[in-house]
Amino acid sequence: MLIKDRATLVNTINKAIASAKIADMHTHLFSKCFGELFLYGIDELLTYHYLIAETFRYIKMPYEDFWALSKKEQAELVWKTLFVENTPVSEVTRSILTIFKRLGLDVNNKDLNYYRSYFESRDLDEYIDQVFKIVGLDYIVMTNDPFDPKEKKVWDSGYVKDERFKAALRIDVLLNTPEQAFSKLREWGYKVSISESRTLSEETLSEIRRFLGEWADRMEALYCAASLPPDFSMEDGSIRARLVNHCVIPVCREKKLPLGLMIGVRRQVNPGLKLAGDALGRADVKAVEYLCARYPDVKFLVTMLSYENQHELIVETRKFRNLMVFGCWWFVNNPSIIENITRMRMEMLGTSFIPQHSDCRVFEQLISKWEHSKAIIAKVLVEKYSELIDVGYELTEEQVTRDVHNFFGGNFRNFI
Ligand code: HDL
Ligand code: ZN
Repeated sequence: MLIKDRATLVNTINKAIASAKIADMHTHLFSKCFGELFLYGIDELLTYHYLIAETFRYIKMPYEDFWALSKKEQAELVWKTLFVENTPVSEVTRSILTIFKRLGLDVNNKDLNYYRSYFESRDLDEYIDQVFKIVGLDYIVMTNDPFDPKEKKVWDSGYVKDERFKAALRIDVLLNTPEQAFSKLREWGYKVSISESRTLSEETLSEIRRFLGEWADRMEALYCAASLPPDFSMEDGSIRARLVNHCVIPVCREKKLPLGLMIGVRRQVNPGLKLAGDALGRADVKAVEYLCARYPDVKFLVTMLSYENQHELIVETRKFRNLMVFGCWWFVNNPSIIENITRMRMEMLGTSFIPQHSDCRVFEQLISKWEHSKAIIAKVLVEKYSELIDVGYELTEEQVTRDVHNFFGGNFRNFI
């Protein structure tokens, strides 16, 4: 069916987004069997580290006094500071209002207990179904870290597979703190060591490959992932570079696992803020180039934290078909930047990229992060498709639907 005018175009795009089966390829969510790791409800929403960082913009309280408060008391302070004493205009504060609205809650109630009683009243299974339906999710991908003791306990006993919560094997601890990782690996029976001269024996490399392979199988991981600092390099002779070359890549190749790299985080620039204390740095895309060029038979899912790097990464993506750029990550996950990144990507990559992931930590954030991103991506699509219609190109509803479904899940599924 030909699209002749803007109103039909807008309608077609919105219908296509509404019918998309979304694959949310990177989150910090957990399925129900992970128990306390499954975060939901108003107190978890309000103590999301983005909101904690913003709260400290306004309060003088010493960091340690805040952390000594209970979760409920922390939530109350965040609520008072950001939603009562100030106006929730930031992306992360307005997201709370979007969640209330979409769940049919009063957006103007100032009493936290009104919201608490709602969330406490929800049956978790029904609630999970409802949120997945509101968002149009097919599945989400978790971040699964074998070095996290709470999480490992569930993998060791109690894990119950839920098809809607896929796994990704996360190896930051191995790549960024190898000494720490190696002592855990030895505890688990892997024969690994770092010699005095910082060399890794063939036995150590083979044991690390065994560790990676066993966990990738156990989790049925869709990909292997790591977040990396701005100075990440594959040519600095570091242990990290050697682990990637001799352990991670071979296992990714053997298991046909894409390697997910999230580059540019500077951890704990303000330790007082704990999880909220990380910042970013401009990284060198040459590390991505090195990997994609040297390993054309391995697939790389990459995103970067600095806005400038995003532009450079789009150019890299044009050079290497085994590279898939994805999402607007963390500090570039704001409407003004999402819009420009999506526009740049379409201008240089057409529809051959993954526009967004949610990075959710608290379950209901799926609602706000996806609602906000859908609106922005739709806006850019209207603009780009209108340019085609303006020159008389015959654009059909089927084409637009195909493109949109690829954006919101198809490109990820086909790539992995
Ligand atoms: O390393 C990551 O996966 C980041 O997404 C961090 O978890 C960060 O704390 C975050 O939640 N960003 O949205
Ligand atoms: Zn993340």
